[in-house]
Amino acid sequence: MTTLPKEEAARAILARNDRGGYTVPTDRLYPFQWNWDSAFVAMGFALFDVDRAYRELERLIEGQWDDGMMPHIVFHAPSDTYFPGPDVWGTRHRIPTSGITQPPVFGMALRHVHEAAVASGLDGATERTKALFQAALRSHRWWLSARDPEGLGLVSILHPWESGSDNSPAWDEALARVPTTTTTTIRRKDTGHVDASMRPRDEDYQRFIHLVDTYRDCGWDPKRQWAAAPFKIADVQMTAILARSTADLMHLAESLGAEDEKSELSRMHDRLLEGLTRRWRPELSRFVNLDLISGQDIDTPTQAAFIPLAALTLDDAQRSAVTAEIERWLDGMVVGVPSAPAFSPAFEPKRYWRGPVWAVVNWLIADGLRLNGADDLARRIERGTVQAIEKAGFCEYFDPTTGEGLGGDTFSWTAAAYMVLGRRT
Ligand code: 9WN
Repeated sequence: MTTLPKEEAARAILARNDRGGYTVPTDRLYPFQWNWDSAFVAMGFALFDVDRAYRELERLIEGQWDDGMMPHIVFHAPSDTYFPGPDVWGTRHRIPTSGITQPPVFGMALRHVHEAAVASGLDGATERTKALFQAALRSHRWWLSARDPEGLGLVSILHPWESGSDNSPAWDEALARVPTTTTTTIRRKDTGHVDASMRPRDEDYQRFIHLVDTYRDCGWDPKRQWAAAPFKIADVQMTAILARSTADLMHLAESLGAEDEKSELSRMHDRLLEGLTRRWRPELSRFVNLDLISGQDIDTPTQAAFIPLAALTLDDAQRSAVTAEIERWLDGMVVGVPSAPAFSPAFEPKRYWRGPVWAVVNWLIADGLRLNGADDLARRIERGTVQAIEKAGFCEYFDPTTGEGLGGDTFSWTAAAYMVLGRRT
């Protein structure tokens, strides 16, 4: 039984974006299955239809590569409303996919779905969990071998799209080194659906596609890509999500009686926590990324700075510093947490990942605050997110200074976040 005022509308969005066992982020703007979107959506489905939650994850792993990589897009069915499509990626998987990945929320989602299945007594749940668990484990092995070959305990992104925060100001300096030349003709479709002032700029797209051209020329081979990459950032958001998912898979391994897998995951987890711990900067009260090309810290403030809370237990000094910093970012905002703070010179409250608020980011930050005993601040963020959605609708993201809903509307992960966070407020 739920009492959320927009529960029915949220479920209707998931139904409307269903394309046969998988959910598109929103119609037309994103007409395929996206990796981390689907993981969040599965957790939404788990609240009222656990079988459908499993299907979302099962359809996602149809795109998994033999080496374990989980692509960021699975092109189950053709559509000409998105660029770049399968022809640009030129990958060789049975079902066409992109050649890069996205944050591995999958492990978190799988634990969530499994626990909902056990609670509801769904038939065949353990077998389904086992198959998905093996897929997740193969993906985590891929992450550590392909994206941390130097053993830093931090995984790297080779493309801003992998981060899920495409045009974040955190990438500005590193992306400026990437040439704007492309061998692919750029035919943007996004600005036909959404106002160009809310989207990444043309120059960003030129660099995004330059990177796709570079990695396609490497035959999508991880070692060749690592060597050729002109953009290589050890990302605390990605590493934290991987570490958190690893912890969730360890719980699953325990309940499935998979001892060897549990030990392997525990070794991965130790390595990631060590790497993440080293990225804390007390003078900034945040965690920072490392640019592996320049060797420098990236201290541009973005939401990524707080995602490690979802994986790490902070000490008292860190906890009070980080909560004070989040409160500073919320100060004067109608809704937070902004993807870049208003005091940053890079802040643009309407332009994609350069200031707007994303419901799923708040979900991760609030989870991290709860894990670290900061329940009041977590609740404030959750409540703010739910209220913004109730006021503005199930938009892709929100202007923190006005609460206005922006980007695509009828967004799947916003609907999922509403149902999950709404139950906590
Ligand atoms: C590129 C689908 C995706 C999200 C990303 C978001 C945006 C794509 C784009 O949309 O990225 O992957 O074309 O802009 O940045 O986080 O997964 O919702």
